[in-house]
Amino acid sequence: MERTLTIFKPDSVAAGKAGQMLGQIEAAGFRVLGLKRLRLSQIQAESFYQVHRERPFFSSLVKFMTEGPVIVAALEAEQAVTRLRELMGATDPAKAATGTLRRQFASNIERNAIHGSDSAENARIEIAFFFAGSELI
Ligand code: 3AN
Repeated sequence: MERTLTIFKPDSVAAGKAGQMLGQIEAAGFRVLGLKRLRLSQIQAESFYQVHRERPFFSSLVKFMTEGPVIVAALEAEQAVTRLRELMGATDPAKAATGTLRRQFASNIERNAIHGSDSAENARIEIAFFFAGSELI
């Protein structure tokens, strides 16, 4: 079993689509270990996306991720990292395969509906960013 972190981004929460997306993730065999709704502060968003701090889209990404509430979930499944990224589809929804979450729910490469950890190591870091060990059941 492997763990991963997902964030339903402000666009999908504002559109009332987070529940549908989580339903598809559960239907694909993921178990929800922890779930919370929160609004990222600027400092939290900058810290979460620090690997992208030199990228031209960094300040726009931070602005987007702080514009409204997000829903974060710690998930568990066999090969959770890879399988969630397959369900999500490509970063740019125009390039995402039919049926993927981003193809269904994302607007563009920035407002792309959902985050998923890109490695098991980053999943550990990202889950710890949002959840205490006692909150993962
Ligand atoms: P992914 O979320 O597919 O792992 P990353 O880690 O390369 O993609 O990018 C993190 C986030 O930064 C994306 N989810 C998206 O919101 C934003 N992003 C990535 N590339 C671009 C870009 N070229 N222009 C604007 N925003 C971008």
